Amino acid sequence: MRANQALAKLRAGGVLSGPLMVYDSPDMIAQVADMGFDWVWLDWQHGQFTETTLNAALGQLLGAGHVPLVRVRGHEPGVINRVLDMGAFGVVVPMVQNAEEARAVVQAAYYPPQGQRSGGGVRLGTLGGVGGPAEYFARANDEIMMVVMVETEAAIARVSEIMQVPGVDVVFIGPGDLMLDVRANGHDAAYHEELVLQVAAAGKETGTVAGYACGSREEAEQRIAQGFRFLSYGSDSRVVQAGFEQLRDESKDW
Ligand code: 3PY
Ligand code: MG
Repeated sequence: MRANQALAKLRAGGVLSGPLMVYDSPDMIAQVADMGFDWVWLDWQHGQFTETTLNAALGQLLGAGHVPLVRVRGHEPGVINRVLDMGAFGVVVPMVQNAEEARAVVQAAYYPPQGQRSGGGVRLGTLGGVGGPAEYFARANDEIMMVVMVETEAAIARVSEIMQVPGVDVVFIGPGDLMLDVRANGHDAAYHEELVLQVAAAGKETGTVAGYACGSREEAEQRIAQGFRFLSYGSDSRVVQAGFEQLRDESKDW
């Protein structure tokens, strides 16, 4: 089976980063496929992909030797199973609130004995390499990356338990949703920052990698210094927006 280079780098202690892709555009995927990011994260929670175009985008990225991750919409085991069958090398699961939910999504992502993923999918033969599907079945549990997201105060209160669930590789903060929850509970940005530091501390204690969604180089450097090692860094939509803003500003005063 093809190795998951991103997971190997994570296990070797490296810092990983890559962009989120939300546009349902084969040309956008082609742009990013050869650029040398650690991984590309196809966003099926907030992005515009249909199941058909997600499958095609995964095919494109796999064809370019890439490590594609998919953020699924929810925790439904069939959906997690299915994006892995389509060739995702990792799953990002939003809004995981406690260890029980983390155990359930792990069960969906790994074949027995670690989990209850069902064996099947037309791409597994290709992904298995010369050994075909049998090699994929034998090795997938070691090559699949499981990223669970903590995005509420309640989830962060239990982050240490979530991090200790076997099979969870990364616990990733969704800072936007976390801020919505923090504000809804009458708290402020300083409290949000305290929660972020609690996740970093839990990562150090448990040995599970902590992740964060960063919008700038400065922010990424700050998070890396705090111990975060899995960073989403920008997105296709942000690149397009920033590019058009630049064009507008450059063409303002002819
Ligand atoms: C959030 O900020 O809520 C996210 O989900 C980032 O990906
Ligand atoms: Mg979110």
